[in-house]
Amino acid sequence: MTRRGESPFAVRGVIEGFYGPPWSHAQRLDLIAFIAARGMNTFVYAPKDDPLVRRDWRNPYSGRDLERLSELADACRRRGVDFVYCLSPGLSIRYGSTADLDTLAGKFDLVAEMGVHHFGLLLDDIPDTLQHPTDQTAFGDLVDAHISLVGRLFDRFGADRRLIVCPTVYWGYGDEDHISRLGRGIDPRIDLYWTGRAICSPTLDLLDAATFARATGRPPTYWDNYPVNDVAMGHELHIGPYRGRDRHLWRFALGVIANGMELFESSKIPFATIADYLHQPDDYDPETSWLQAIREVVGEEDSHAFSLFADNVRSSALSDQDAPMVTRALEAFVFEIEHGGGPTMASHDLARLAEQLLSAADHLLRGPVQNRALIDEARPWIEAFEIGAQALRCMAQLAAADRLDGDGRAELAPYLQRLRQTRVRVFGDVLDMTLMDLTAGSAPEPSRQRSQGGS
Ligand code: LOG
Repeated sequence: MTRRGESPFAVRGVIEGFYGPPWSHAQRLDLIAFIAARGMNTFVYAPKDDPLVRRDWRNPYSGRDLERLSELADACRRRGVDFVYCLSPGLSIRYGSTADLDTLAGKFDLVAEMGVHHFGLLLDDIPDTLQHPTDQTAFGDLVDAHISLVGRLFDRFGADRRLIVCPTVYWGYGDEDHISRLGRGIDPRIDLYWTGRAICSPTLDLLDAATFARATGRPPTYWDNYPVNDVAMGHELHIGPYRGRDRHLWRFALGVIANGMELFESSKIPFATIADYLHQPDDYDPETSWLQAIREVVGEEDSHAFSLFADNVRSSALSDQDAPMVTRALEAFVFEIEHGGGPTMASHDLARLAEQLLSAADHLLRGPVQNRALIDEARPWIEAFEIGAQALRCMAQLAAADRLDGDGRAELAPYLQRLRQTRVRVFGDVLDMTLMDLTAGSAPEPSRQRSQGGS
């Protein structure tokens, strides 16, 4: 957490921009302190399912909602964090309507009274054609309508206000017609969000950032969809380290804001690694940063058990290795059986690893732990981890008794079934495939997992 020197990125932060239950007020205050302590300088307020941000964007703030927003703005100010307040009016706004523009600008004005200067107009995840008949008549297409809306909104902003826009085409090669026209059509002082090559981009590449900058006339501000695990990703727990981001990205990008998971405590682990990358991209080492992040978020005493668990929960767009330790152990196990000293020899190392994993699972599930909220969030994955560790122990025991080929197989089947019933992703594909092969009686091939299959 020691921060020396200046980060080359102007914008470093977190966006609450996921679908699903938004973070609580207490969590947001906690986040602001957490990121500020790690040299981040931006918190973007954009929860998709806060009705006042998106579905009911026209409704004004009042009462406790107003107080809370103001408290967030204050907390950011005290910690030197830029609070970016966003609205997502695109599901219903009439782009040509002055009344709607008044409502939009008026809602930003209300937040500006809290001392907020930075606003986001988010036009992601909306129909990509104009819906209102009046807009269809008034504008050539959606981009024309967006250029008009952004321009008229920005005209109402004084010189002390900043605007950032998330375009409807927010991922791709960086020079799509939509964003190129949008970029040419709006004031160059307005920033643009971009998620990179994909919605959840495995890598963020310097050349893509340069393409975007040339096509749109400004460097991208990356809205990085990691560790977010909303919608179809809910079975994955994204607690692995940040990786795959070009260490020279700052040359063509303004910065990065990372979209969180609804699982707040769990998000802190990747956030801490993202803060490290953004602070010193040249020196960033994912694994070192990650172990440190685990120590800080999980607590020193539980960090060993947690990292044994976390090593098996690496699946995400960023990671091409799901469960490296168990993959290696199963490769060695199978090799020993097939080509080495036979099943008895093979069983020793796997048995030792299984016991380590079992005791880690037991500690996390039943022991006293420092960060209770984190363990509760991760419980479904830790429970699956325990079932997998039991399966590994069973495999080792069957091998030791030389029963893997015969009647012993039937004893493994229930583990496979239980693992699948958990509906969460732990151990990537490797354990599932090995168990499937063993229970079917064919020679297991643990290396045929997603990461190494090249698919
Ligand atoms: C949404 C975002 C969501 C994320 C991951 C952007 C710009 N918008 O596909 O709110 O959390 O993907 O599901 C999105 O990324 N759209």
